[in-house]
Amino acid sequence: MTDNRPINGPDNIISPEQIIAQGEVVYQRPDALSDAQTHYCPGCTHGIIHRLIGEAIDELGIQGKTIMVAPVGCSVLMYYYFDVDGVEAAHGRAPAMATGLKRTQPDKIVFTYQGDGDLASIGAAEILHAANRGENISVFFVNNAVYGMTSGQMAPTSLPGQITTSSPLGRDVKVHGFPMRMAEIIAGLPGAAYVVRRSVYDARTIRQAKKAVLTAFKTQQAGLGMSMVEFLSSCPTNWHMSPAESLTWIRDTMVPYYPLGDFKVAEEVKALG
Ligand SMILES: Cc1ncc(C[n+]2csc(CCOP(=O)(O)OP(=O)(O)O)c2C)c(N)n1
Ligand code: SF4
Ligand SMILES: [Mg+2]
Repeated sequence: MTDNRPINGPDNIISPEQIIAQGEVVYQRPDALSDAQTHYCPGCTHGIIHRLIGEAIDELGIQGKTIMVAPVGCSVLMYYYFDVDGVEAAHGRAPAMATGLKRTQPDKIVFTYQGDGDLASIGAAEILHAANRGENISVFFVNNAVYGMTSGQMAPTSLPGQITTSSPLGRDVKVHGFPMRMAEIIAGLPGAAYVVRRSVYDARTIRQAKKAVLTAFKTQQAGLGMSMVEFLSSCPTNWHMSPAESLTWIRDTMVPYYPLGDFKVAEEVKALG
């Protein structure tokens, strides 16, 4: 079906057909993403992370053998947005489902996509034990420092002093505990082969994140154990910020607590290049 929706701003509305007629295509949706419009709020970076995963699936030629395990959270509907096989996990249980899928179908590429509430709160046991067992799955962990879907409650990753709907006076570490640095924790487990933290707040960090997604999938293809990419991601709606302000908040407020970097890269992963 031809899609004639305008794709440019109001001053320059032209159809995709007109753009193609003008010359070379410089952007197109990855095959691994469906044509569906997402429900994400303006400025939410869940969509960027979806795209990076879609591009990596295309580049590795694994669309026909990939199974995603969707979480409960704002990305609960991601099975509409990807054109790969997928299942929906109960809240926090994605690593357990992925374990079963990968063990019974080792030729498939299995990934989970989980928010910070999903992975670090209700699903903390599942991710820790899956990593400790060295399950050969890839985990994409979207840390936006709140429970986005349920209207911005405090997550295990909310920052000290951060105001959320359930911490209106700010996160008090003496009462609520300290924000959990999940990448560092999981990197300490022997079954984890590749654990890094990235972000998507500008072109440079997006490029770095893309490379990490590729390495995570390659780690799984080589059978080396769990791979996890944590993304520092925005939630402008629940942070009560504009999209631009939320990207700056990631850079200036989240990154100092959650440093970007590589926390575990096994020698065999380094050898993948
Ligand atoms: C067993 C269970 N407990 C609680 C909920 C309510 N709930 C839905 S989404 C969510 C938190 C989601 O936050 P996060 O994982 O950080 O994802 P985000 O929406 O921020 O991307 C919670 C607590 C639920 N759906 N199921
Ligand atoms: S509530 Fe936050 S995480 Fe959820 S779609 Fe909106 S901006 Fe994204
Ligand atoms: Mg969240």
